[in-house]
Amino acid sequence: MIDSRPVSFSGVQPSGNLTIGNYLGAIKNFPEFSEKYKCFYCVVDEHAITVRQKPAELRRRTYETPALYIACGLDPEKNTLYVQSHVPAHAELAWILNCFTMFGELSRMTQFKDKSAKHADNINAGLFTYPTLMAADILLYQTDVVPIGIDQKQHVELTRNIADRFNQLFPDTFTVPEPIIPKAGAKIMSLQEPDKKMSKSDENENAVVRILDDRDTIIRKFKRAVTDSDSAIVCSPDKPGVTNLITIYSCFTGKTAEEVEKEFEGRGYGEFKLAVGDACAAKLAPVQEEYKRLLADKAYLESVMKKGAEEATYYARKTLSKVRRKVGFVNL
Ligand code: ATP
Ligand code: LTN
Repeated sequence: MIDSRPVSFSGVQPSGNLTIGNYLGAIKNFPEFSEKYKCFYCVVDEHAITVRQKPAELRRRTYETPALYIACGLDPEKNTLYVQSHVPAHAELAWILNCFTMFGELSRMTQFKDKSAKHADNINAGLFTYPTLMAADILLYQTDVVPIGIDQKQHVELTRNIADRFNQLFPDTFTVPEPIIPKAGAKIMSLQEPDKKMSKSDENENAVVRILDDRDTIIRKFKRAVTDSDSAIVCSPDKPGVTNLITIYSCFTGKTAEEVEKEFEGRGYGEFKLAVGDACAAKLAPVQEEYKRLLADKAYLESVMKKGAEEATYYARKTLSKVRRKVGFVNL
């Protein structure tokens, strides 16, 4: 059957330590997304080695990441979930695109500048050409939309420029993709500095709640969450701490912010924080249980990866063979 839905492509680095920000802002919306789009979710292990990785850890996380996605509700039957290095077409197309990407363009990428400053002892060529591999990921699937955080916007813009340049030389090769950036509302803030986004790489563990945190840890982190000087439980721009907790509570319970304000009228922060922790822990408990079950079933995860890689290869090969023909390679 021909799938006429538009294509969505998203890449995720293999790190198991996702937060409730990732969950509420992105992962929770996956099932709905797959109604509208043909979705590819790629665990980008080749991108991950642009900074040093411990091999055993990378291998473990390459199982953990898809397990967590599935545990959060991503249906591997309805989506193509796979590992980047299992589909060699990514690296092959990346090489070709490297020859259509300018040194100056790559030098302007802010992620390259940031990461080179952070890993000054390992400014490798892969880190520099990271964006052409990302362009290859996206363009291989004739992708229409790329759901990303704001930090990846520059890379998708570069992808669009590469696709345009290639299409001008060789018409009708690539679909030019659009980024989809979640609305400001989909922004869960740090529990310690509520004017900053909750981020999985935050060094302060108390600032982030992780999907895999146990109940006691979740309750403790919410208990320590920074709130504001007066004790009213209401949403307000000058009360970012409480507003963030209300948002989290309403996301986990399905209640509106007004309903939450009413529920806690005249009650103290202590009681409210406990309720937020409780609601969060209750919602995450079945996810964690499912995650544990999946992680113990390596054979199942490998079957998902294998099926995903086969599906992805089918689409990727079509584009790669077209590109090879266009640039003048001999296809046997
Ligand atoms: P890092 O700290 O490593 O930059 P991150 O936690 O910001 O990571 P990403 O891997 O960049 O997460 O993002 C994965 C997805 O989760 C993106 O779609 C992003 O928009 C979403 N996301 C990340 N943090 C939040 C947040 N605090 N609130 C809502 N959505 C978020
Ligand atoms: N660079 C992204 C991960 C990534 C990606 C992609 C995202 C690799 N390839 C293709 C969207 C589309 C990151 O660091 N979050």
